[in-house]
Amino acid sequence: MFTDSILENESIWIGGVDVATGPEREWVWFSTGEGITSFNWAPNEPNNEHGEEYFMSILWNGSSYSWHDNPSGYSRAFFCETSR
Ligand SMILES: [Ca+2]
Repeated sequence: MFTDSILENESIWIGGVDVATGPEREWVWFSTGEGITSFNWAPNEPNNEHGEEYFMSILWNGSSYSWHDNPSGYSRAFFCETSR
C-alpha cells in the first residue's frame, strides 16, 4: 500500500503498456502480459498524445486517482509486485 503523501501530484508508473499494433489500444501488464480489463482513466485519457504514449501511469491529485497514458523517457517512481 502507498501513502497519499508519496503520490500527491506525482505520476507513478504502474506497469501497464499498450501492445496494440493497430489503431485500437490493447493494454496489458508488462510483468505478466495479462490483459487489463478495468481502467480508471482520467478524463480525455488515454489520448496517445503525439502518437507516442504507450505506458500507463497513475496520478493522485489530492482527492482522487486517475490513470494516464504517457510516453517513455520520464524518470518516475514505480510500483513493483512481488510474491512472498
Ligand atoms: Ca496521455
